[in-house]
Amino acid sequence: MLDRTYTADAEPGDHVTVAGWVHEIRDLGGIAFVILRDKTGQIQVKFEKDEMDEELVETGLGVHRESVVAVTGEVEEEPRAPTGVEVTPESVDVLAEADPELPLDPSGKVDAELPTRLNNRTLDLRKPEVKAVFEIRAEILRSAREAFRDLGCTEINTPKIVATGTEGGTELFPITYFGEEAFMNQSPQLFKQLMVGSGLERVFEIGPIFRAEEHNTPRHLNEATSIDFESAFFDHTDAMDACEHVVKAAYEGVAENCQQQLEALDLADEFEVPEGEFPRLSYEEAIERINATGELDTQLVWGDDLPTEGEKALGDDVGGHYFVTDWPSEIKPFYIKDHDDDEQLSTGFDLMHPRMELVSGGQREHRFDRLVEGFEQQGLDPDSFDYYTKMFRYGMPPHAGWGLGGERLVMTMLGLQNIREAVLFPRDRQRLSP
Ligand code: ATP
Ligand code: AMO
Repeated sequence: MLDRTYTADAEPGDHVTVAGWVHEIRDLGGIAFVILRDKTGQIQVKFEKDEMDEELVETGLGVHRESVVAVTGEVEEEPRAPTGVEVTPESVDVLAEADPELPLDPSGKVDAELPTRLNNRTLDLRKPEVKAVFEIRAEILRSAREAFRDLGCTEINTPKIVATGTEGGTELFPITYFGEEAFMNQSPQLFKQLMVGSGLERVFEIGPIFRAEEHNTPRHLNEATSIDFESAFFDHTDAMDACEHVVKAAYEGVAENCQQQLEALDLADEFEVPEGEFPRLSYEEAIERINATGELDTQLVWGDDLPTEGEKALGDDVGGHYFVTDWPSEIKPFYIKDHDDDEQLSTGFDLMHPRMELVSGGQREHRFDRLVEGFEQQGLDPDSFDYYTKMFRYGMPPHAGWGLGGERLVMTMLGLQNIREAVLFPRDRQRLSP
């Protein structure tokens, strides 16, 4: 490993080796500067042409922008330098030359379209504001994991190659599994439920889900990251409490640990951790409020799913995160339990951000007979789910849980316009590589 000092740690009086990318070369004649960039920031390297070894000057100033170099020398205070210090080099090693023609400009002076950025993610993530999105994403996942630990959960990993789908309304990606038909999993739903009946009781998973969505939208991916929770002896209200805890913890983690990244994104002043309880609106109230906004051409009636414009109108009306509860049973999946006193009404809920849905969840049907009936009503063959249903005959406790779209959380938290900006290498209708 190269024994190097990060640019942010280089103090006047230190003798250091700094290594990174040539961000900029400013040649002023007798004096020239190379601005070297690493993950922590930038540092100026000074070349005084008349006073320094010719070869050293040639090497240092002869490289193209974005080449990788290591510079060894003395750090000195220099008020005119961008960071107040500069390095006077004794040696410059060119570790990797960059072509003079770059597909995108990491200094950000020239804007690039999203497809160009996605095709050149390596260069794109040299920009502080793009790198910041992924550092914040990592912090969101770290804080979510910690919040799940507070809740007493065990982290699990479930298979992504499966024999059956569970989430109606979206297609499956078929694959061939040793000559048999198989699919990429749409959700850990059934597996996480199986684990609440195990000795683990309360679990979470952060992993990929695969959905063959036909449409291309700014908020759908074909491979997304699902943050899933499931707990024994929870009802839907307990599950909503847990959901609120995890979402707020993600915001808190970012507020506490990502100030620099928020600054890079120009969000430091406006970033807010959501305060107070997220309002819980019943589906019925939700459609009434949407109808009252007058934003839709037609009035919604009981049983309609909430259209995107309706969600937006309600989001503007509420002005923050909110839950929609008590959905009609007929538009929620078979595994969601109905209310005991009203079979038309489910315990399903969604957590909404004013811009879009973030979470779906609910209490689950844990009674074997009811569960099998639900499969039949949804047109699914209970026999092909035998591996799942049979465990409901061996002591499956009442339970509840939810799934949170990881990229949607990042996107809504940072106000990104397109969900693809929240994924390193998005998968969509047009994009299978990189
Ligand atoms: P010469 O003295 O050989 O003619 P020059 O005129 O190009 O070379 P300077 O007059 O020393 O060099 O500086 C040119 C510009 O660079 C000035 O605007 C000066 O403020 C700036 N400058 C000089 N040294 C530094 C430094 N260490 N950091 C940042 N800016 C500097
Ligand atoms: P659902 O299908 O609503 O519920 O998915 C849960 C959450 O995952 C996110 N999401 C997506 N994000 C990006 N692109 C997609 N194509 C995509 N599809 C879903 C959304 C959504 O709210 N098994 C249930 C969860 C549960 O009940 O525990 C489920 O998968 O943010």
